[in-house]
Amino acid sequence: MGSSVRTTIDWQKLREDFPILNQEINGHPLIYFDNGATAQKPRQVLQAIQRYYEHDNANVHRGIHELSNRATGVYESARERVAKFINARAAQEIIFTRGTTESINLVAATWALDHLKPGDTILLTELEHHSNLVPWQMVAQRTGAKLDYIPVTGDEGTLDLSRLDEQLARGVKLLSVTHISNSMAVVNPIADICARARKLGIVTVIDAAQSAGHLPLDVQAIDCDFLAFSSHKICGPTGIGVLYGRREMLENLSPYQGGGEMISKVEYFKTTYNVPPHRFEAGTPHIEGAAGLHAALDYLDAIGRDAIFAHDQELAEYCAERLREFPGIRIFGPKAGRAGLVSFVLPNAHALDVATMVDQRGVALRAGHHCNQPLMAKLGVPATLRASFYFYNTKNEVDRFIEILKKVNKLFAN
Ligand code: C6P
Repeated sequence: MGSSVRTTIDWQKLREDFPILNQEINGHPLIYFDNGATAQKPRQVLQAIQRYYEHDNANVHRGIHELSNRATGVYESARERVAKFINARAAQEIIFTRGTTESINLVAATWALDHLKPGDTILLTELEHHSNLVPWQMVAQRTGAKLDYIPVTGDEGTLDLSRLDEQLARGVKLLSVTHISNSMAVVNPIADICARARKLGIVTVIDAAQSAGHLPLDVQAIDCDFLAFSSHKICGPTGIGVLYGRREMLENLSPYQGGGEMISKVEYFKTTYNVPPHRFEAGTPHIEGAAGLHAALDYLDAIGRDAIFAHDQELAEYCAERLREFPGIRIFGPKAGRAGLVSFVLPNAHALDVATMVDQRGVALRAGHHCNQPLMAKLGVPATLRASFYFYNTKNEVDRFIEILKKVNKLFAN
Protein backbone atom coordinates (compact mmCIF):
# COMPACT_ATOMS: atom_id res chain seq x y z
CA MET A 1 0.00 0.00 0.00
CA GLY A 2 1.34 3.41 -0.95
CA SER A 3 2.01 5.88 1.83
CA SER A 4 -0.37 8.33 0.04
CA VAL A 5 -3.33 6.15 1.08
CA ARG A 6 -2.16 6.06 4.69
CA THR A 7 -1.56 9.77 4.97
CA THR A 8 -5.08 10.64 3.82
CA ILE A 9 -6.48 8.91 6.93
CA ASP A 10 -6.65 10.87 10.17
CA TRP A 11 -5.85 8.03 12.57
CA GLN A 12 -5.92 10.31 15.58
CA LYS A 13 -9.45 11.43 14.67
CA LEU A 14 -10.66 7.83 14.48
CA ARG A 15 -9.88 7.51 18.18
CA GLU A 16 -12.82 9.80 18.91
CA ASP A 17 -15.12 6.97 17.80
CA PHE A 18 -13.82 4.86 20.71
CA PRO A 19 -15.11 6.25 24.01
CA ILE A 20 -13.18 3.66 26.02
CA LEU A 21 -9.80 4.94 24.84
CA ASN A 22 -10.38 8.31 26.43
CA GLN A 23 -9.73 7.42 30.06
CA GLU A 24 -7.02 7.19 32.69
CA ILE A 25 -5.89 3.93 34.25
CA ASN A 26 -4.20 4.27 37.63
CA GLY A 27 -3.91 8.01 37.00
CA HIS A 28 -2.26 7.62 33.58
CA PRO A 29 -3.73 7.91 30.07
CA LEU A 30 -4.73 4.46 28.84
CA ILE A 31 -2.43 2.91 26.24
CA TYR A 32 -4.34 -0.10 24.96
CA PHE A 33 -1.88 -2.53 23.36
CA ASP A 34 -3.87 -5.74 23.87
CA ASN A 35 -5.72 -5.76 20.56
CA GLY A 36 -4.65 -9.32 19.77
CA ALA A 37 -6.81 -10.43 22.70
CA THR A 38 -9.77 -8.22 21.83
CA ALA A 39 -10.30 -4.96 19.97
CA GLN A 40 -12.20 -1.94 21.27
CA LYS A 41 -15.60 -1.04 19.81
CA PRO A 42 -16.43 2.18 18.00
CA ARG A 43 -19.62 4.13 18.79
CA GLN A 44 -21.07 3.01 15.45
CA VAL A 45 -21.07 -0.61 16.68
CA LEU A 46 -22.52 0.28 20.08
CA GLN A 47 -25.24 2.32 18.37
CA ALA A 48 -26.13 -0.50 15.97
CA ILE A 49 -26.70 -2.83 18.94
CA GLN A 50 -28.76 -0.22 20.78
CA ARG A 51 -30.78 0.53 17.62
CA TYR A 52 -31.52 -3.15 17.20
CA TYR A 53 -32.89 -3.43 20.76
CA GLU A 54 -34.79 -0.16 20.60
CA HIS A 55 -36.48 -0.86 17.26
CA ASP A 56 -36.24 -4.40 15.95
CA ASN A 57 -35.81 -6.92 18.77
CA ALA A 58 -37.63 -10.23 18.23
CA ASN A 59 -36.68 -13.81 17.47
CA VAL A 60 -35.57 -14.66 13.94
CA HIS A 61 -36.97 -16.95 11.23
CA ARG A 62 -39.94 -17.93 13.41
CA GLY A 63 -42.56 -15.22 13.46
CA ILE A 64 -44.71 -13.69 10.82
CA HIS A 65 -45.00 -10.41 12.69
CA GLU A 66 -43.22 -7.23 11.68
CA LEU A 67 -40.58 -7.22 14.42
CA SER A 68 -39.60 -10.81 13.72
CA ASN A 69 -39.27 -10.00 10.05
CA ARG A 70 -37.07 -7.03 10.90
CA ALA A 71 -34.90 -9.06 13.28
CA THR A 72 -34.52 -11.70 10.58
CA GLY A 73 -33.52 -8.93 8.18
CA VAL A 74 -30.90 -7.65 10.62
CA TYR A 75 -29.48 -11.13 11.09
CA GLU A 76 -29.49 -12.23 7.46
CA SER A 77 -28.18 -8.93 6.13
CA ALA A 78 -25.23 -9.33 8.50
CA ARG A 79 -24.60 -12.72 6.92
CA GLU A 80 -24.56 -11.13 3.48
CA ARG A 81 -22.22 -8.43 4.74
CA VAL A 82 -19.79 -11.05 6.09
CA ALA A 83 -19.87 -12.88 2.75
CA LYS A 84 -18.93 -9.65 1.00
CA PHE A 85 -16.23 -8.91 3.59
CA ILE A 86 -14.35 -12.12 2.80
CA ASN A 87 -15.50 -12.44 -0.84
CA ALA A 88 -17.45 -15.67 -0.31
CA ARG A 89 -19.49 -16.76 -3.32
CA ALA A 90 -22.76 -16.67 -1.35
CA ALA A 91 -24.21 -15.80 2.05
CA GLN A 92 -25.10 -19.50 2.44
CA GLU A 93 -21.40 -20.15 2.93
CA ILE A 94 -21.39 -18.13 6.18
CA ILE A 95 -22.20 -19.86 9.48
CA PHE A 96 -22.49 -17.77 12.61
CA THR A 97 -20.79 -19.32 15.65
CA ARG A 98 -19.60 -18.02 19.02
CA GLY A 99 -16.13 -17.26 17.66
CA THR A 100 -13.01 -18.73 16.11
CA THR A 101 -12.82 -21.45 18.74
CA GLU A 102 -16.33 -22.70 18.09
CA SER A 103 -15.86 -22.42 14.32
CA ILE A 104 -12.85 -24.74 14.42
CA ASN A 105 -14.62 -27.09 16.82
CA LEU A 106 -17.56 -27.22 14.43
CA VAL A 107 -15.35 -28.51 11.61
CA ALA A 108 -13.69 -30.93 14.03
CA ALA A 109 -17.04 -32.27 15.30
CA THR A 110 -18.58 -32.66 11.84
CA TRP A 111 -16.26 -33.11 8.88
CA ALA A 112 -13.34 -34.53 10.83
CA LEU A 113 -15.26 -37.04 12.97
CA ASP A 114 -17.20 -38.21 9.91
CA HIS A 115 -14.22 -38.63 7.60
CA LEU A 116 -11.04 -39.39 9.51
CA LYS A 117 -9.93 -42.91 10.37
CA PRO A 118 -6.83 -44.67 11.74
CA GLY A 119 -3.83 -44.03 9.51
CA ASP A 120 -5.03 -40.60 8.33
CA THR A 121 -3.02 -37.52 9.27
CA ILE A 122 -4.10 -34.08 10.47
CA LEU A 123 -1.39 -31.57 9.58
CA LEU A 124 -1.03 -28.43 11.73
CA THR A 125 1.82 -26.01 12.31
CA GLU A 126 3.89 -25.51 15.44
CA LEU A 127 2.49 -21.97 15.59
CA GLU A 128 -1.07 -22.90 16.34
CA HIS A 129 -3.18 -21.35 19.07
CA HIS A 130 -4.72 -23.91 21.44
CA SER A 131 -8.04 -23.35 19.60
CA ASN A 132 -6.50 -24.81 16.48
CA LEU A 133 -4.67 -27.58 18.26
CA VAL A 134 -6.71 -29.07 21.10
CA PRO A 135 -9.82 -29.79 18.94
CA TRP A 136 -7.59 -31.76 16.54
CA GLN A 137 -5.98 -33.69 19.40
CA MET A 138 -9.51 -34.62 20.51
CA VAL A 139 -10.39 -35.72 16.96
CA ALA A 140 -7.17 -37.74 16.74
CA GLN A 141 -8.02 -39.51 20.00
CA ARG A 142 -11.49 -40.40 18.80
CA THR A 143 -10.70 -41.39 15.22
CA GLY A 144 -7.23 -42.89 15.50
CA ALA A 145 -5.85 -40.27 13.09
CA LYS A 146 -2.30 -38.98 13.69
CA LEU A 147 -1.10 -35.41 14.15
CA ASP A 148 1.85 -33.92 12.32
CA TYR A 149 3.27 -30.40 12.45
CA ILE A 150 4.89 -28.03 9.97
CA PRO A 151 7.96 -26.87 11.93
CA VAL A 152 8.76 -23.33 13.00
CA THR A 153 12.30 -22.14 12.24
CA GLY A 154 13.06 -20.46 15.61
CA ASP A 155 12.64 -16.99 17.13
CA GLU A 156 11.62 -15.58 13.74
CA GLY A 157 8.53 -17.77 13.89
CA THR A 158 8.40 -18.44 10.16
CA LEU A 159 7.32 -21.86 8.94
CA ASP A 160 9.79 -24.23 7.37
CA LEU A 161 7.85 -25.13 4.23
CA SER A 162 10.78 -26.82 2.51
CA ARG A 163 9.34 -30.29 3.17
CA LEU A 164 5.67 -29.38 2.92
CA ASP A 165 4.89 -31.44 -0.21
CA GLU A 166 6.58 -34.45 1.37
CA GLN A 167 4.61 -33.94 4.62
CA LEU A 168 1.32 -33.49 2.74
CA ALA A 169 1.87 -36.71 0.82
CA ARG A 170 2.11 -38.71 4.06
CA GLY A 171 -1.62 -39.51 4.39
CA VAL A 172 -2.75 -35.97 5.24
CA LYS A 173 -6.54 -35.59 4.99
CA LEU A 174 -6.92 -32.27 6.76
CA LEU A 175 -4.61 -29.27 7.07
CA SER A 176 -5.37 -26.46 9.52
CA VAL A 177 -3.15 -23.38 9.60
CA THR A 178 -3.22 -19.98 11.22
CA HIS A 179 -3.06 -17.00 8.89
CA ILE A 180 -1.29 -14.69 11.37
CA SER A 181 0.45 -16.04 14.48
CA ASN A 182 -0.84 -14.35 17.64
CA SER A 183 2.57 -14.47 19.29
CA MET A 184 5.10 -14.52 16.44
CA ALA A 185 3.48 -11.88 14.18
CA VAL A 186 4.17 -14.09 11.18
CA VAL A 187 1.87 -13.86 8.17
CA ASN A 188 1.72 -17.32 6.61
CA PRO A 189 1.48 -17.80 2.82
CA ILE A 190 -1.92 -19.48 3.13
CA ALA A 191 -2.91 -19.30 -0.54
CA ASP A 192 0.25 -21.14 -1.52
CA ILE A 193 -0.16 -23.69 1.30
CA CYS A 194 -3.83 -24.32 0.37
CA ALA A 195 -2.96 -24.70 -3.33
CA ARG A 196 -0.38 -27.37 -2.49
CA ALA A 197 -2.91 -29.18 -0.26
CA ARG A 198 -5.70 -28.92 -2.83
CA LYS A 199 -3.62 -30.74 -5.46
CA LEU A 200 -3.76 -33.76 -3.16
CA GLY A 201 -7.46 -33.39 -2.31
CA ILE A 202 -6.70 -32.34 1.29
CA VAL A 203 -9.35 -30.36 3.19
CA THR A 204 -8.03 -26.99 4.36
CA VAL A 205 -8.99 -24.89 7.39
CA ILE A 206 -7.67 -21.35 8.00
CA ASP A 207 -7.61 -19.74 11.44
CA ALA A 208 -8.08 -16.08 10.56
CA ALA A 209 -8.59 -14.85 14.16
CA GLN A 210 -5.65 -12.45 13.92
CA SER A 211 -6.02 -11.49 10.27
CA ALA A 212 -9.71 -10.81 9.59
CA GLY A 213 -10.21 -7.11 10.12
CA HIS A 214 -6.50 -6.44 9.88
CA LEU A 215 -5.93 -7.14 6.18
CA PRO A 216 -8.12 -7.87 3.14
CA LEU A 217 -9.35 -11.48 3.09
CA ASP A 218 -10.57 -13.22 -0.05
CA VAL A 219 -11.63 -16.82 0.52
CA GLN A 220 -11.87 -17.46 -3.22
CA ALA A 221 -8.28 -16.32 -3.76
CA ILE A 222 -7.08 -18.28 -0.71
CA ASP A 223 -9.10 -21.22 -2.02
CA CYS A 224 -9.55 -22.84 1.40
CA ASP A 225 -12.44 -25.10 2.40
CA PHE A 226 -13.07 -23.46 5.78
CA LEU A 227 -12.01 -20.20 7.42
CA ALA A 228 -12.73 -19.07 10.98
CA PHE A 229 -12.69 -15.71 12.76
CA SER A 230 -14.15 -13.85 15.76
CA SER A 231 -16.13 -10.63 15.79
CA HIS A 232 -14.65 -9.31 19.02
CA LYS A 233 -11.14 -9.07 17.60
CA ILE A 234 -12.28 -6.83 14.75
CA CYS A 235 -14.29 -4.14 16.59
CA GLY A 236 -17.49 -6.20 16.77
CA PRO A 237 -19.19 -7.57 19.89
CA THR A 238 -18.12 -10.67 21.79
CA GLY A 239 -20.05 -13.93 21.53
CA ILE A 240 -20.31 -14.11 17.76
CA GLY A 241 -17.92 -15.37 15.11
CA VAL A 242 -17.84 -16.79 11.65
CA LEU A 243 -17.16 -20.07 9.97
CA TYR A 244 -16.87 -19.79 6.21
CA GLY A 245 -17.39 -23.12 4.48
CA ARG A 246 -17.12 -23.74 0.75
CA ARG A 247 -20.65 -24.52 -0.42
CA GLU A 248 -19.86 -28.06 -1.64
CA MET A 249 -18.35 -28.85 1.76
CA LEU A 250 -21.32 -27.53 3.73
CA GLU A 251 -23.88 -29.34 1.60
CA ASN A 252 -22.36 -32.68 2.59
CA LEU A 253 -21.63 -31.83 6.22
CA SER A 254 -23.50 -33.49 9.12
CA PRO A 255 -25.28 -31.21 11.57
CA TYR A 256 -23.34 -29.82 14.52
CA GLN A 257 -25.81 -29.32 17.38
CA GLY A 258 -29.45 -30.41 17.43
CA GLY A 259 -32.38 -28.13 18.22
CA GLY A 260 -34.64 -25.52 16.71
CA GLU A 261 -33.71 -23.71 13.49
CA MET A 262 -31.48 -26.48 12.16
CA ILE A 263 -34.32 -28.82 11.18
CA SER A 264 -36.53 -29.27 8.17
CA LYS A 265 -38.98 -31.83 9.64
CA VAL A 266 -39.01 -33.53 13.04
CA GLU A 267 -40.87 -36.70 13.93
CA TYR A 268 -40.62 -38.59 17.22
CA PHE A 269 -38.05 -41.01 15.84
CA LYS A 270 -36.56 -39.16 12.91
CA THR A 271 -35.46 -35.69 11.81
CA THR A 272 -34.53 -34.25 8.44
CA TYR A 273 -32.20 -31.30 8.56
CA ASN A 274 -32.33 -27.76 7.21
CA VAL A 275 -30.08 -26.58 4.40
CA PRO A 276 -26.76 -24.82 5.14
CA PRO A 277 -26.07 -22.50 6.86
CA HIS A 278 -29.14 -22.99 9.10
CA ARG A 279 -28.31 -26.69 9.58
CA PHE A 280 -25.35 -25.55 11.68
CA GLU A 281 -27.10 -22.88 13.75
CA ALA A 282 -29.29 -24.62 16.32
CA GLY A 283 -31.29 -22.42 18.68
CA THR A 284 -31.80 -18.67 18.89
CA PRO A 285 -28.71 -17.00 17.48
CA HIS A 286 -26.76 -13.95 18.64
CA ILE A 287 -28.89 -11.46 16.73
CA GLU A 288 -27.60 -8.25 18.31
CA GLY A 289 -24.11 -9.63 17.83
CA ALA A 290 -24.79 -9.91 14.11
CA ALA A 291 -26.07 -6.31 14.08
CA GLY A 292 -22.90 -5.14 15.81
CA LEU A 293 -20.64 -7.22 13.59
CA HIS A 294 -22.32 -5.77 10.50
CA ALA A 295 -21.60 -2.25 11.76
CA ALA A 296 -17.99 -3.23 12.56
CA LEU A 297 -17.39 -4.53 9.03
CA ASP A 298 -18.85 -1.33 7.55
CA TYR A 299 -16.60 0.68 9.85
CA LEU A 300 -13.43 -1.23 8.92
CA ASP A 301 -14.14 -1.10 5.20
CA ALA A 302 -14.77 2.64 5.36
CA ILE A 303 -11.16 2.95 6.57
CA GLY A 304 -9.83 0.22 4.26
CA ARG A 305 -8.10 -2.95 5.37
CA ASP A 306 -5.03 -2.29 3.21
CA ALA A 307 -4.52 0.95 5.08
CA ILE A 308 -5.20 -0.69 8.45
CA PHE A 309 -2.62 -3.40 7.79
CA ALA A 310 0.02 -0.90 6.67
CA HIS A 311 -0.65 1.22 9.76
CA ASP A 312 -0.47 -1.80 12.14
CA GLN A 313 2.71 -3.02 10.49
CA GLU A 314 4.33 0.38 10.71
CA LEU A 315 3.60 0.60 14.44
CA ALA A 316 4.83 -2.94 15.06
CA GLU A 317 8.07 -2.36 13.11
CA TYR A 318 8.60 0.91 14.95
CA CYS A 319 7.94 -0.71 18.32
CA ALA A 320 10.32 -3.59 17.52
CA GLU A 321 12.99 -1.07 16.50
CA ARG A 322 12.58 0.89 19.76
CA LEU A 323 12.60 -2.30 21.81
CA ARG A 324 16.06 -3.08 20.39
CA GLU A 325 17.30 -0.22 22.62
CA PHE A 326 16.96 -2.67 25.57
CA PRO A 327 20.20 -4.62 26.08
CA GLY A 328 19.73 -8.39 25.97
CA ILE A 329 16.11 -8.24 24.85
CA ARG A 330 14.77 -11.21 22.88
CA ILE A 331 12.28 -10.13 20.21
CA PHE A 332 10.22 -12.72 18.38
CA GLY A 333 8.92 -12.54 14.84
CA PRO A 334 10.12 -12.24 11.28
CA LYS A 335 12.88 -9.84 10.22
CA ALA A 336 10.57 -8.29 7.62
CA GLY A 337 6.82 -8.23 7.02
CA ARG A 338 5.81 -8.44 10.69
CA ALA A 339 2.06 -8.26 11.37
CA GLY A 340 0.80 -5.71 13.90
CA LEU A 341 2.25 -7.11 17.11
CA VAL A 342 5.56 -7.67 18.91
CA SER A 343 6.35 -10.40 21.45
CA PHE A 344 9.47 -10.07 23.52
CA VAL A 345 11.28 -11.16 26.68
CA LEU A 346 13.42 -8.88 28.84
CA PRO A 347 16.54 -10.54 30.27
CA ASN A 348 16.08 -9.69 33.96
CA ALA A 349 12.34 -9.42 34.42
CA HIS A 350 9.50 -11.93 34.29
CA ALA A 351 6.86 -11.06 31.70
CA LEU A 352 3.96 -11.16 34.20
CA ASP A 353 5.75 -8.80 36.60
CA VAL A 354 6.46 -6.34 33.80
CA ALA A 355 2.86 -6.44 32.56
CA THR A 356 1.61 -5.74 36.10
CA MET A 357 3.99 -2.83 36.53
CA VAL A 358 3.27 -1.17 33.19
CA ASP A 359 -0.45 -1.53 33.96
CA GLN A 360 0.15 0.63 37.02
CA ARG A 361 1.27 3.28 34.52
CA GLY A 362 -1.74 2.85 32.20
CA VAL A 363 -0.39 0.36 29.66
CA ALA A 364 -2.47 -2.73 28.78
CA LEU A 365 -0.13 -5.46 27.53
CA ARG A 366 -0.57 -9.20 27.42
CA ALA A 367 1.89 -11.47 29.22
CA GLY A 368 1.85 -15.24 29.26
CA HIS A 369 1.93 -18.14 26.86
CA HIS A 370 -0.78 -16.59 24.63
CA CYS A 371 -2.47 -20.00 24.30
CA ASN A 372 0.68 -21.16 22.51
CA GLN A 373 2.09 -23.45 25.20
CA PRO A 374 3.77 -25.96 22.85
CA LEU A 375 5.37 -23.13 20.87
CA MET A 376 6.60 -21.42 24.05
CA ALA A 377 8.06 -24.74 25.22
CA LYS A 378 9.83 -25.14 21.88
CA LEU A 379 11.25 -21.61 22.16
CA GLY A 380 12.26 -22.30 25.78
CA VAL A 381 10.30 -19.42 27.33
CA PRO A 382 7.53 -19.75 29.93
CA ALA A 383 5.95 -16.49 28.84
CA THR A 384 6.47 -13.45 26.64
CA LEU A 385 5.22 -9.89 26.77
CA ARG A 386 3.13 -8.89 23.80
CA ALA A 387 2.14 -5.47 22.46
CA SER A 388 -0.52 -5.81 19.77
CA PHE A 389 -1.77 -2.84 17.76
CA TYR A 390 -4.81 -1.66 15.88
CA PHE A 391 -5.56 1.34 13.71
CA TYR A 392 -6.44 3.61 16.65
CA ASN A 393 -2.97 3.21 18.18
CA THR A 394 -0.36 5.85 17.50
CA LYS A 395 3.42 6.22 17.29
CA ASN A 396 3.22 8.59 20.20
CA GLU A 397 1.71 5.80 22.31
CA VAL A 398 4.60 3.54 21.31
CA ASP A 399 7.09 6.22 22.42
CA ARG A 400 5.28 6.66 25.75
CA PHE A 401 5.17 2.90 26.23
CA ILE A 402 8.93 2.61 25.60
CA GLU A 403 9.65 5.32 28.17
CA ILE A 404 7.45 3.54 30.74
CA LEU A 405 9.07 0.20 29.95
CA LYS A 406 12.53 1.71 30.41
CA LYS A 407 11.59 2.93 33.88
CA VAL A 408 10.11 -0.44 34.84
CA ASN A 409 13.04 -2.36 33.40
CA LYS A 410 15.49 -0.27 35.45
CA LEU A 411 13.77 -1.47 38.63
CA PHE A 412 14.57 -5.06 37.69
CA ALA A 413 18.16 -4.37 36.65
CA ASN A 414 19.09 -3.25 40.19
N1 C6P B 1 -6.15 -15.23 20.80
C1 C6P B 1 -4.83 -13.67 22.10
O1 C6P B 1 -4.68 -12.85 23.00
P1 C6P B 1 -11.56 -16.81 20.28
O2 C6P B 1 -11.20 -16.86 21.72
O3 C6P B 1 -12.37 -18.00 19.86
O4 C6P B 1 -12.18 -15.51 19.88
O5 C6P B 1 -10.18 -16.85 19.46
C2 C6P B 1 -9.28 -17.90 19.66
C3 C6P B 1 -8.04 -17.70 18.84
C4 C6P B 1 -7.80 -18.55 17.78
N2 C6P B 1 -6.72 -18.39 16.98
C5 C6P B 1 -5.84 -17.40 17.18
C6 C6P B 1 -4.68 -17.26 16.24
C7 C6P B 1 -6.02 -16.51 18.24
O6 C6P B 1 -5.13 -15.53 18.43
C8 C6P B 1 -7.13 -16.67 19.10
C9 C6P B 1 -7.32 -15.79 20.30
C10 C6P B 1 -6.18 -14.31 21.92
O7 C6P B 1 -3.92 -13.97 21.33
C11 C6P B 1 -6.65 -14.94 23.18
S1 C6P B 1 -5.59 -16.25 23.70
